[in-house]
Amino acid sequence: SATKTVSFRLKAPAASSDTWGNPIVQTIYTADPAPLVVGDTMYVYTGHDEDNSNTYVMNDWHVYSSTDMVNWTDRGSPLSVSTFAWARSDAWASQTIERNGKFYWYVTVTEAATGQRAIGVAVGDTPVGPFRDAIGKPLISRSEIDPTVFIDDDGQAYLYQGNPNLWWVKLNEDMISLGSTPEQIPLTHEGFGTKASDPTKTAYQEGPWVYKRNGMYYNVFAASCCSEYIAYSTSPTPTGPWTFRGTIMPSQGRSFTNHPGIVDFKGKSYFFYHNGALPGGSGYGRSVSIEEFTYNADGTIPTINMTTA
Ligand code: FUB
Repeated sequence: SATKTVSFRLKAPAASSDTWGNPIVQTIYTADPAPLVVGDTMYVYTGHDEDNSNTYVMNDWHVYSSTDMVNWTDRGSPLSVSTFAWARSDAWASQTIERNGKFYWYVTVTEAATGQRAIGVAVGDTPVGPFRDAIGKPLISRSEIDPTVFIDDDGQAYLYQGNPNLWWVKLNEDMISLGSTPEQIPLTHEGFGTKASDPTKTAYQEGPWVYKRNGMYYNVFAASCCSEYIAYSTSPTPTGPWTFRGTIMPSQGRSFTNHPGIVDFKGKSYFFYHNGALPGGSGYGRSVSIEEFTYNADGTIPTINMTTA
């Protein structure tokens, strides 16, 4: 299973401080990458680790863009916890998608009123904002994290999320209201593998990334907390039944979490993830990296190793 690492740089090559290769962002710690292709540009939405020592300090999200996957432009931080008046902290994993010329950014935050995690949604007219809270309240208030959203070929949008459970729900065409009653996806061993450290549990932990390719639905996720690897399941429908397909990226590097994002761009496939590869990096000082890969002929995904240095 061939894998290939491409070279990235964030700054112009003339700058003496340039560093080539992964991580793509070498100016701050970034986490939980969510790629989005808009026209000829790749955008990646990230979280921001502000304290690399021993806890998550995450107050805003950042955006980077590239037209060649080599040169990356810092598009700033158009969204923060303070965008959501009802939230108090924890700008955790997120994803942005486009519909009808608007950009919907689904985020994990902690609700001020309850102290529990919730899912919010912001909306903007461009991929880099400005963004505003779309509904002024949580979209989902369930104490579970990590939203991923995709729109099926028939126009139906689905949102998946959860740790330690995995939920799905339809979104209405407005993308800011629920179109069905949320349902839990059964976390069977057949569907989501087995946790190595506790075989009574399934491997699914968090960070789902759901998409469709050649008629097959993929659910790529972080497995087996807390030395996470990235694994995936596939299904003939967006709502299952899911079949476990194995590991994509083994547990490597200095971060005890990982978080996947997969997208095709200009004829190539890219796998986005995070690790602790920057100087001072750790499970709380993470960095977004990318590997180019090629699907196997049957649609399965090859093993992809991290760039760890
Ligand atoms: O970044 C905070 C949390 O760590 C995310 O929500 C999870 O996916 C894990 O990466």
